[in-house]
Parts: sequence; structure tokens; C-alpha cells
Amino acid sequence: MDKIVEITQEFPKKISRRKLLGGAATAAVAIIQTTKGQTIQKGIPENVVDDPTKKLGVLAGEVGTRSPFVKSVKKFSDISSRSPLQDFYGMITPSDLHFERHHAGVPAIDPTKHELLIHGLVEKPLVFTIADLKRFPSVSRIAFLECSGNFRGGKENLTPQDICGLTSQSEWTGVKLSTLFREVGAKPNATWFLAEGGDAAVMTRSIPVKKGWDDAIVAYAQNGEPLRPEQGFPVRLFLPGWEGNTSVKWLRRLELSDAPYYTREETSKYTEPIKDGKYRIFSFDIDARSIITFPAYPQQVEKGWIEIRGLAWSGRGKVIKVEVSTDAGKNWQVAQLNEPVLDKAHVQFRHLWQWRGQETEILSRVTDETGYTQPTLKQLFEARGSEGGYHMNPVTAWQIKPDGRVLFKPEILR
Ligand SMILES: Nc1nc2c(c(=O)[nH]1)N[C@H]1C(S)=C(S)[C@@H](COP(=O)(O)O)O[C@H]1N2
Ligand SMILES: [Mo]
Repeated sequence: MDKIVEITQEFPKKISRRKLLGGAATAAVAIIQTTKGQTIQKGIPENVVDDPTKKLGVLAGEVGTRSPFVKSVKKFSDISSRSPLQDFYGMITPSDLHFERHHAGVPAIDPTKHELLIHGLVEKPLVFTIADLKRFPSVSRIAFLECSGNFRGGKENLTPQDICGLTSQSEWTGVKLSTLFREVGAKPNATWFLAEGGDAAVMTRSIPVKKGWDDAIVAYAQNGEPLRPEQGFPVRLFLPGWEGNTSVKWLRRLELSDAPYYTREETSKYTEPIKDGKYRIFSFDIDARSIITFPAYPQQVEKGWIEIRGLAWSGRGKVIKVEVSTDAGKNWQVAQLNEPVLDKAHVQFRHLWQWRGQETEILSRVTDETGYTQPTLKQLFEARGSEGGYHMNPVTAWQIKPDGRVLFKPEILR
């Protein structure tokens, strides 16, 4: 549950022109402080007027604000917070709603003092400041980031945010890691590198050098602004399509070698059971997944035309097809994909459906360009020979009740 502490109940009510004119609504706004010290407004602010054409508005300011009528928030625990997927339009996650996963909190880093060391199997070990990194040719790319632990199920009252809110999408800007590899002269026998973060977890992961040459980005910006502290300010590794954990935040060191390091994060964690008591390690790719985000719990629908909407993505390339079923999986129709459909990116899908009041289930499943189709939870459990673990991407079904209530359909009730 959200830990929200109310610090102010109501603003002292000033006598507004509206009230003098006999306006009925009493303006009430609460300033709420979350446990993270963020301040959010709830309620209708005092300065909302009946006729905005009759009153000079608030003047221009230094930083934009959100309308107090917009309530989208992340749901958070101490270690992570989940994006409200059901509130999003289009394909970009607003930066302040990007999911978070911290193993030891968000460090406060002075960007002028932060450095990135690249050493190991290189001709010329180098230390880069953030200013140095910004002098290299830059690249911008829209791609999703998903935690491989992104799954919840087992009960009916779950929202898209609860089920899979540990995925978000941004436009990431930075320098290609391949550019830096050339700069330091990565040696041909360098096959792995260690990425290390400068947080209290000193997060470390072993990454194949091939990914570094391919599409890895040393990112310093997100959606047109410097990275948010929660996303790794002043610099993070960004590995498109790979499990979120490998995109090491607050990046301070890359060490090239000829073998993986078998760090804590890849031995005790981020490995998952497969069959016969075996575990797979270095399971980097995010498997294709989709979820209907509207209609979804806790919405209630009305009879008539409904635009079913959702998100689909794959860590192995482009989404080529999303299918939607409105009869509990008996028949499937191909949904429309909103352009652009990008590589390793969330894409929005939509499908028009006429609901006549019958009890049913609606589902989506995605196929990516490798031909892989999103499995059911049952198929996942059968293939893995176990229940749970990382990299769970099952088809998500929503039950539609005759009164229009929408509930999550847990495939397996616990
Ligand atoms: N240094 C460092 N990097 C990190 C983490 C961390 O705790 N420390 N968490 C990882 C995990 S588990 C995930 S899923 C992503 C989350 O990135 P985000 O918080 O920007 O969404 O960052 C990864 N990089
Ligand atoms: Mo994660």
C-alpha cells in the first residue's frame, strides 16, 4: 500500500469571488507528503474558478506543473515503485512515473564529481567525467526498460500497475558504448565486461562485450532532460531489451575481461528455475509480453462500443502482431498497432469491441519478429517445471461481469 502521510487537511478558505457570487462548490485541497518527501496535491485547488475567461490565470513559471485533477501516481514499497500503465496515453512513460527498483536506495551524486572508469582488457584505461561523455557523438532511442521480476497474480483485485507496473518506456540519450570501447581500445579477447554502480548496493553485473558493441548506451538523459536520480543520475548503462537489472544505474566502472564475474546479482538472484532442478543464469532477453490496460480492474464498462487498449513489447525485436480475444480465448482477432512500432519498445494496440452485456473474458497475446508468441501461465509453469521465478510474461485475462465490472482473472488461484 502507498504510504501517504497527510500533513495539511485543507487550505484556509479565502472568500473568493465565486463564493461571493453564490458559487456552490467549496474548494478543498490537501497537500499530501509521501514518505519519500514528495509533495502532491489532492482535491480541487482554491484557484479553480467557474469561468476561467473572467480571471487572469497563473503566470508563467520556471518548471511546469501537473493539473491537480490528474491523480496518476506510482505505487511504491521501500524497494520499488510501479508505473500506472492504465493511465498512460501513447508510448512514452512520463519521467516522474517511470518505475523504480533500487537495491539500496537512490544515491545523491554530484555530477561534477562523478566519474566513469573503463579498464581491464583495454589498450588505454580511461576515466570519463560526465562532461567528457557529452562530448562524444550522441544517440537517442525510444525503448522500454522492464524488471525481470515484473509479475504479480493470484487474486482478482489487481490493476495493470499491480500485475506488471515494473516496465516503463523513455527516450534515452547518451553515448554508444561501442564509441567508448573504441576510445579505450577494447582488446579482441575481451568477451565480458563488469558494470558497477556507485550506489550503496554497488550493483555489479557481467555483460557480454557483444552487447556493448551492438546497442548498449551509456545514457545521461531521458525524455529530453538529464536522467532523474531514480533512473541513475548522472549516468546509467542502458541495455535495450535486456532485463532491467543489467541496466546498471549510477554507473561508475566498466571492467573488460575474458570471463563473466558471477556476481551476487547473477548467482543468488536473477537466475530462474528451468526443468529438473536446473537453473538458467544470464537470461538477459525480456520475452514478448502484452497486457490490456483498458478496460481493466477497477473499471466498470457500459454496454456498447469499447476501444480495448493495451501495451505490447519484446526484448528480442519488433512486435509483429497482437491478437485480442473477447470470448475467453476461443476466437482471436488481430489488433491495430499504433505507429511507430519500434524495435525493443512498448507499442500501443487497440481493438474495437461491441459489448452486449454478456459475461466474458478479454485477453491479448503478442507475437514478435522472432516468431515467439506470448505463453499462458500454465505453459510457462510446464516449460519451467516450476511455479514462479523471474521472466514471467503470461497472457493476462480480464473477466467482464454482467454488471460491467472488470476483474483480473488469476489463472491459478492460491
Ligand atoms: N546501481 C544500481 N543499478 C540498478 C539497480 C540498483 O539497485 N542499483 N537496480 C536494477 C534493477 S533490478 C532494475 S529493474 C533497474 C530499474 O531501473 P529504474 O529504477 O530506472 O526503473 O535498474 C537496475 N540497475
Ligand atoms: Mo529488476
